[in-house]
Amino acid sequence: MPNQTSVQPLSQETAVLVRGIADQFAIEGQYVVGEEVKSGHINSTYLATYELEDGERRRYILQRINEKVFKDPLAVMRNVECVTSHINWKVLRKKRDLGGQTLSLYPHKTGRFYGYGEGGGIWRCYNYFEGCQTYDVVENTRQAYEAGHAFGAFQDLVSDLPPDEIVETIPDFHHTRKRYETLMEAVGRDSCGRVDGVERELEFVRRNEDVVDRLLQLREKGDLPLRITHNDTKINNVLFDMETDEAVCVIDLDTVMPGLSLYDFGDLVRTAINPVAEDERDLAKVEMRAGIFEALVEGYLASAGRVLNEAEVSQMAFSGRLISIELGMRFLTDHLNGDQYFRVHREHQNLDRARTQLRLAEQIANYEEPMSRFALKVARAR
Ligand code: GN1
Ligand code: MG
Repeated sequence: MPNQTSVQPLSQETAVLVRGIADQFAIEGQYVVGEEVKSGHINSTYLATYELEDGERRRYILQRINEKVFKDPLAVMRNVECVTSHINWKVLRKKRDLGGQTLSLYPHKTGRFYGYGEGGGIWRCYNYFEGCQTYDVVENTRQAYEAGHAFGAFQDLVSDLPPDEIVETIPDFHHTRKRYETLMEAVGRDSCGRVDGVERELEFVRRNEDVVDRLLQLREKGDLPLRITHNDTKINNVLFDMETDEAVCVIDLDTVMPGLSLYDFGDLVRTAINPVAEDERDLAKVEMRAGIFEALVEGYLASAGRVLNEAEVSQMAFSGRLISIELGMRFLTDHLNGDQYFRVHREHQNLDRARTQLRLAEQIANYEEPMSRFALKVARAR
């Protein structure tokens, strides 16, 4: 089932806050209403509706950056500004018209692209894409191709930005060895007394420990180049046109940082090949859909194939396994720490998320070889 923007009314206090911040941005018309957007595990997101003189209504996204997660929110904003303006510039040069199809920041009255909320917090305003929807679960290979193509196009568009233009806002975000160590520290502390309930999961992670170093070693050897990457390439960060079901744009640029292209492709694999939700409790339903993987590869290489080298292509199947283990470890760590990082809506949700990811990693491992051959075949045929 696709998600159309799911919103809920604001409390009186938040309504005042959102209105106050919205009016600080260069938005035309009169403020009508604000609503909360229910999505994402980290930031707080709102939708503001404005009315023009002729009665036309337009909507905008307002977002407060979570400063517990993003310790330097101004650096996040500099990265986002850099990437959105670069992409806009390139798309405009090529198409001579943005057509509302790229993510853009609206200026704040100070001329910067962010403002301070009452009582603190850094806020920014983005265009809202009307007529679009997202998917938590990919329904068919066409959508998978489209999503692969959209994230590949992103990689292609930023490939000429020098990596040192962009700041590493969350250090070692995808450093899987450090993610492993952090999990083991949480196990050692056992601050919530939850280690007893996760023995099987820990045993799986320990058994797969060698996996966490593979890309890091290839990077060290110089086989894998450092690029600008998106770093949060979940399937629901792709906007699809509601009528044509074509991918319109990728969103959520907060974690754009220097990284490996494989982290992006791997996270897309993790979230797209699974036929059920990230927090599915019935593990028998978690499976690897090889046809979806193939469509992701075809789509991604159609737009980013020009940029990637052979070492990157040869690890595309492995990257899905790696990022599934990585997220499994992150969710498990947060479960052991008492759910401090990822927002939860029910008890043990982070444990359910962890179990799903680890099951997925196991499934991908079974298919890794043929999938790897497939990616190389597609790349060579180009
Ligand atoms: C977080 O907030 P959201 O859903 O965009 C997380 C990602 C995880 C994802 C798992 C900054 O992203 O790394 O892959 O949850 N973002 C951050 O669903 O940690
Ligand atoms: Mg995100």
